[in-house]
Amino acid sequence: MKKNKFKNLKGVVVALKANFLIVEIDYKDFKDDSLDQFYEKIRLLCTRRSKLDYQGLFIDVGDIVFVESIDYKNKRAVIAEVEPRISFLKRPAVANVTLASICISVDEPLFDMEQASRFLLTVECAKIKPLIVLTKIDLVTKNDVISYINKFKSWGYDCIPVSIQNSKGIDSLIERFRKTKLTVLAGPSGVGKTSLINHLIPTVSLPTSSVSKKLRRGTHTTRHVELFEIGNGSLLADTPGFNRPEIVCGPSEFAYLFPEFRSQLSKSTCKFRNCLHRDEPSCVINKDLERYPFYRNNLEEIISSHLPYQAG
Ligand SMILES: Nc1nc2c(ncn2[C@@H]2O[C@H](COP(=O)(O)OP(=O)(O)OP(=O)(O)O)[C@@H](O)[C@H]2O)c(=O)[nH]1
Ligand SMILES: [Mg+2]
Ligand SMILES: [Zn+2]
Repeated sequence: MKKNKFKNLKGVVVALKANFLIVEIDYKDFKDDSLDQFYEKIRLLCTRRSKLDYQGLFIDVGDIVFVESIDYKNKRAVIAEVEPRISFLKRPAVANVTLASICISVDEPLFDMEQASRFLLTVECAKIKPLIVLTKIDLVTKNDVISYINKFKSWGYDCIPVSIQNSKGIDSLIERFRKTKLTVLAGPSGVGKTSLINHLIPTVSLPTSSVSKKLRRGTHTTRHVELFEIGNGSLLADTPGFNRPEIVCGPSEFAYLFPEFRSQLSKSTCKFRNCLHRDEPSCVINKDLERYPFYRNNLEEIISSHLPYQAG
């Protein structure tokens, strides 16, 4: 087996800071034998070898890297190699995500089907496993929560309802995240992503701010992606909220980003091979499904953005 000379210097990029990268490594791997009982994670401020720039390798949060020239005293090092990624989420930009928790609040800001769907579609597009985290459930009744769970089930998604006000759902969330290598919390501004991290990881205390009373929207408090340890070697990413994720896909791929359409298409086939599930005869898609009108509206937009350029 080929020996990897960087074997013991492996770390993960936990944040970007101006032109630097913050890399977390296991300190245990580097100290002398006499201190072998001692174990901790340390964060190093890193630059990168210029050959990585020549190779056009852009490093992002979540990337697994190998560091060298470590200066423990000043906590500095240089990134020499980057491991190939298993996944990449473009916005928020995080590499190697294994679970994308889309945080959606029942209120403050109000639930918005189109917005929630846009977040889910970007995750589907990146072929990352999605999970819906329904936040602030203390603001609605139990029955409302049940109807949200049923709604998401009809879309084909699991949902964990939570509240930091009464700690509902927090244990299930911790359990789920500790079973996952890297979970990203993504969603609109103000839904409570950072508050959740503060609640789940007692040693973390990040700034949060209340939702604007006038606009009933978040105020974009988190500005950068950052990874935190949640136990069992698992990582959790806080990310800046944003309101309208772009859908980037071709017209024929679009239906496959909806689990409820995917399951119908896996069971039976439309008459026409290039069916876009509009008004074609013998189409197998059930047009009564809740997200069908959303599919249709956005399909028209996608089609018009893919029309070939017509020279005047
Ligand atoms: N009622 C209630 N309020 C909550 C809950 N979780 C968070 N909040 C409040 O929601 C507001 C926004 O929370 P943040 O954690 O800053 O939201 P965020 O999603 O990180 O927002 P950005 O960083 O802007 O993307 C804060 O005032 C929190 O106290 C909850 O479970 N119930
Ligand atoms: Mg935040
Ligand atoms: Zn069809």
